[in-house]
Amino acid sequence: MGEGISDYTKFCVDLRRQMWMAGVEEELRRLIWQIAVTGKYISAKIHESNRKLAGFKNIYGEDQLSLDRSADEILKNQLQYSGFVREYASEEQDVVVLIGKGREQYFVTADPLDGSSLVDTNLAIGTIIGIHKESIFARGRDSMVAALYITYGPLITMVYSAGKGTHEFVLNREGEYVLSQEHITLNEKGSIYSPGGLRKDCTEGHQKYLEYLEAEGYKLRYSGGFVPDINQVLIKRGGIFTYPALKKSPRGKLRLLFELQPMAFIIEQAGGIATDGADAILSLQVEDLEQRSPVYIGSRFEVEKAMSFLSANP
Ligand code: AFP
Repeated sequence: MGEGISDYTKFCVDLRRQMWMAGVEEELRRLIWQIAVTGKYISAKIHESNRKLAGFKNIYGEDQLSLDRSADEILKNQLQYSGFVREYASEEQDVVVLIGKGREQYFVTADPLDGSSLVDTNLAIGTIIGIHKESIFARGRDSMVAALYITYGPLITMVYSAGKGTHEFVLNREGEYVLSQEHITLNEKGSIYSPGGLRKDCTEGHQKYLEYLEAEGYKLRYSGGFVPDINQVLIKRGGIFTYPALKKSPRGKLRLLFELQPMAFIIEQAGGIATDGADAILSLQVEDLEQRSPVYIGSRFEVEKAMSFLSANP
């Protein structure tokens, strides 16, 4: 079982084969595969909703669930059907839902359709998943065994990590996820920055940090969708995404469980780091589903630089 796969054979390595070659344990492999397949159904829903934008009518005149709720339903049903998941926690639900019989080993968190407010603008959106053992109310470092996200853009891509590196797959015309990049590794330093929040509402340390990035010539790359914005940092091999503490919301905007932990897991596995400005995202104890955190995530240099600006301007 080699770590890498030659360029020639890369073309025909599908998700299941790559996970097997990477040594991902069988049940986890089957669960990740099931979630990746669910991405196809969610993408069909997005397509349906775009048809409505284009003037097509629902021929049965039915009431439609919102896109987020539909994605949530699809995901919950597929996870239940997989037989591997005990509990499901979703950004769309107020409580954790028991979907297994009580003996399954995995607990799944989901942001079924992050950035759904961007659908009508035709920008990319995504699904974010965290996979835990034992409990989700823990530190991500202790409970997480895998994470993945799916980007619905001009292509549908899926990036996953099961603790053995970070890998990207592209959905091909035959409907298979085909390996496109294995063992993605961020450079120590990047050249793009993706800053959420209004500058006037940010702390002094954060404002100075942004001025530093601009003076250094970093290019602004912010779409308003966490998945495509993180994906850009990953695929371009570096840079930073931040959604900071704001004066009126000191815990920032993004949710620890549904958005930050999975992305932190994936970025760390690609050699990057993710902090709340002081501590690693994966070291934060999860107390409740609503918990939010400021975030600085990306390549090592930019994240550490942010931390030094924040500690110098408390
Ligand atoms: P929506 O799901 O409501 O579109 O929010 C998207 C999001 O949670 C995340 O995907 C973005 O990074 C962030 O919010 C954007 O927030 P701002 O609109 O404040 O920039």
